[in-house]
Amino acid sequence: MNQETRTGGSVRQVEVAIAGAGFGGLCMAIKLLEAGIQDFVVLEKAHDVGGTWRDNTYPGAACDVQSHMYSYSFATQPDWTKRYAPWSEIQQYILKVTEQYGLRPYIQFGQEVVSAVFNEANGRWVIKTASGDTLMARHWVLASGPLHVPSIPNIKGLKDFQGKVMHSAQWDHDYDLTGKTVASIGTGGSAIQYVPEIAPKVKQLHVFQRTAAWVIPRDERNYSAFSKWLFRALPVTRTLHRWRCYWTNESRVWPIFNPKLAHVGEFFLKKFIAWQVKDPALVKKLTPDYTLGCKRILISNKWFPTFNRPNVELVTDDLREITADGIVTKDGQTRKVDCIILGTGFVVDPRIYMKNFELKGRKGHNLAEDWKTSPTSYLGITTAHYPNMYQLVGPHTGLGHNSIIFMIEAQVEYIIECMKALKRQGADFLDVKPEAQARFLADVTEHLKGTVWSSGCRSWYQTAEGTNFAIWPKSTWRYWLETRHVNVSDYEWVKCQAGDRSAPVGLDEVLGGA
Ligand code: N01
Repeated sequence: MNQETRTGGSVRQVEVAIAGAGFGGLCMAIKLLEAGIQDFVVLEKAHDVGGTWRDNTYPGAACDVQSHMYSYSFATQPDWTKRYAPWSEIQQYILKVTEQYGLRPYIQFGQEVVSAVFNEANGRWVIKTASGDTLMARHWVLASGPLHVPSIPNIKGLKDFQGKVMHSAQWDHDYDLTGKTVASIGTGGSAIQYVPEIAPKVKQLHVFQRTAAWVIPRDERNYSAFSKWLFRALPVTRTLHRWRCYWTNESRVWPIFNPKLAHVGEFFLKKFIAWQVKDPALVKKLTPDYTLGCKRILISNKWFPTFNRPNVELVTDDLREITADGIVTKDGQTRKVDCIILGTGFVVDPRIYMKNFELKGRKGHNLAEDWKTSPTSYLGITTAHYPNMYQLVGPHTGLGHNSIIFMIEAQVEYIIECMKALKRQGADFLDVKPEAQARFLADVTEHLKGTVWSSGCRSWYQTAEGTNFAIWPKSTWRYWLETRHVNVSDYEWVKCQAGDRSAPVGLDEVLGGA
């Protein structure tokens, strides 16, 4: 690795730069090492690994995908305590894998990327961080993930509230909720986990619901000592168990693809709500009015019964404003509260969360401009006019039914294949052809038609304009098949005009911009 230092920040040249040290960035790092590439750096804006699992520590935070499936296929572990692990166990797993694969020397913490500009003359990305450091990288991997920027709702008066305000992803564990009157806004994946945990502690809890969520029962079983012993003694048993989890999840695509089947599921889930909630008026309010699966399906046995508690109120009236000490609904009623918890989700649209991040590709292309209509890319990985740039969990590769780790692994393998193909082609950079990208977009758009995702609800899978840019609308094994090989004809393979690309590029060239 080359390293030069200059007042105001270091300048370093690497083969690969990765942004983000969550599940995606760490997987990329492990597979680079396995491919014999050690000349890389992982830039992480926080001070530890883990991404969303480092940040989301709210009470009850847990995975809604089975632990044996929500882990790397190449680093399964026998001792998950239960079917769906709490966040702390997942974070411990991430820390363990980081040590096991010796990744720490490759990670720079406290490094927030502020710009990435492609230099066509030498085929390198010039990546700058908030601390003033500069990286020159041949390959540039965006692994920051779509669920890391808290979405703060634009409710009149929120900033004037004099009590405590916290977002679910920024939980303040020093703030004691015992005996407090609390408002919780939102009823998504996070709220349905923390609301049942805090309800017994607080004096009064007002849960503000804008849209009811479809919630299915959760398998709360712990793994027995015997199961864990078996998983350890006979690794093939955990592989088989993983496969069972995979195909169980994969079978859920049928109701997703066929809303008629989803309506059958709704029939049983309505019974589940009526069985768990005593008051028929509440049952009605808690029953969604959109097709099952259109928004992410949530899992909990505790969510609905929480509303049987005398100290929990479900508020379905629209919010009007927040005052210094309470929340006012459209009907004019004020509820005085000590604390407001925002279970309002994340900014998922990259055009919004990347708005302060300059990303410039070839020939004057700018990602903010190119994605003006909607974020789009090829296989959710490469984007036309942004050579040697790869995304993990990019557009159209989010899931509603299975483990995102499966998708990440397929993407990482594909990226490694791209890097190898670049060498074989004797090129300096690869750029996906716009027609290949358009073909991919047409294909996913076609597959979205007729699914529950196109049945008319609003969800974070969509842009503000209503375009679903987030979801992979097929089985995950089909994604695996489609990313098995790099189709050389889908890419332009470009050799730079300049002399020897292997030689270090001068400091002035780096700092002079691309
Ligand atoms: O966020 P959400 P989340 N006024 O966007 C409401 C993942 N996750 O943090 O539906 C009033 O789902 C909003 O209402 P509506 C998982 O993928 C994974 O809960 O838009 N309400 C909704 O009810 C999940 O899907 C795990 O009408 C407002 C809620 O806030 C994703 O993270 C665990 C509002 C936001 O729900 C996000 O979950 C937890 C406003 N102005 C989460 N703005 C795993 O286990 C928003 N809302 C892997």
